[in-house]
Amino acid sequence: MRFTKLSLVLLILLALVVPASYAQENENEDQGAGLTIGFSQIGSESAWRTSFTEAVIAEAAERGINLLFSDAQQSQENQIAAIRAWLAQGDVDAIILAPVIESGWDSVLQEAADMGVPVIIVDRNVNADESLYVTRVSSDFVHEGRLAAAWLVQETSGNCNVVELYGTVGSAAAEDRHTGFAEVIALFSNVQIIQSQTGNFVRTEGKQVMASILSSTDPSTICAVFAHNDDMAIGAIEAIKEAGLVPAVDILVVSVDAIPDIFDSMDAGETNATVELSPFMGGPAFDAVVAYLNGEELPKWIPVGGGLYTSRADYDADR
Ligand code: GYE
Repeated sequence: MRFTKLSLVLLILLALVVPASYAQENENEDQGAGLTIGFSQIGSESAWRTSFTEAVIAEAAERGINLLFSDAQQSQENQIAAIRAWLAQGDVDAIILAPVIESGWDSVLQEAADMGVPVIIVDRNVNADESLYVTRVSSDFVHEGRLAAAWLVQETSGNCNVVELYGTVGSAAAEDRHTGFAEVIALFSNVQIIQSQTGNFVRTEGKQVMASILSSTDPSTICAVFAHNDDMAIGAIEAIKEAGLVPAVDILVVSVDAIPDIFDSMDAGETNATVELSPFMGGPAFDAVVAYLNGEELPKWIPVGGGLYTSRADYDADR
C-alpha cells in the first residue's frame, strides 16, 4: 500500500487525537460526567452553608454532572420529600445528603438502598445503620470543639466563664462541637460554661440570644463566647457592642467555620479565633460516587480537616 504524504499526516493526527479523546472521555467518566445526582442541602442558614452549596454546584458543573438540587430550608421533612421524589422519578444515579439533624433517616435511607441508589452523607451526620449509606464526607466536629477550647484555656490561663451559643439542637455539628469543647474544659476547674442557648447557627438568633444573656447576667462575669459557628459569633459581637462592651477584649470570641466575614471582624479587632471548616466537600463526595459505581470499597468516613486561626494572615498563609 502506497502512502501519500497527506494520508501519512492524517494517520499520525488520527493516532494522536483518538487516544487523547478516549483519555478525555475516560477522565470525564472518572469525574462523574453524565451522572445524575440528587443533592439534598439543609438550607441557607449561614454564610458557610451558602459557600458549601456554591462549591458543590460549581464542582458538579465542572465535572459535567447533572445535579438535582434541593434546599430544604432547615426542614428534615423537606429533605426526606426531596429524596423520595428523586427515587420515584427513578433517574438519579446517586444521592448526596447533608442531614439537618442526626435522627429520623432510617426509613428513607432504607428506601434508597432497596432501590439500589447509593447515598453519600456530607457535612453533618446521621444516626443510622452504616450499611444504609456508602460513606460520609465531613469535618471532625469533636476536634473542632477541642481546638476552640484548647485555644481558650491557653488564652485565659485556665480561668474563664463561657457563654456557649449552640447550633441546631440534635445536629451532629452542634452536639459534637459541644462534646469536644466540654471534654477539654473539664480538665480545667476554673473554666466552665455558665450559659448555653441555641442560636440555630443563624446570625440574628446569635445576636438575640447574646443580647438576652447580657441583659440578664452581669457582663463582668462573662469571660468569653464560644459560638458553634461564625454567623452566631458575629451576631453576638453586635450584641456585645450594643451593650457598651468591647468584643474580643471585654468578652473573648471563638467560633467555627472561618468565613470571610469573621476575618473582617478579626481585622477590626472584634473577634479572637475561628476553626476552619472546608466548604469543598463536593469533590470528595462526587469521587466517592464514581468509586462506588465502579465497585470500589470505600471507608465509612472521608475526613476533611481544618485548623484554628487568630488572624487573616495566618489563614491566607495556609491557602
Ligand atoms: O458550622 C454552620 C452551618 O453543619 C458544620 O452548619 C455545619 C454547620 C456550620 O449552619 O455554619
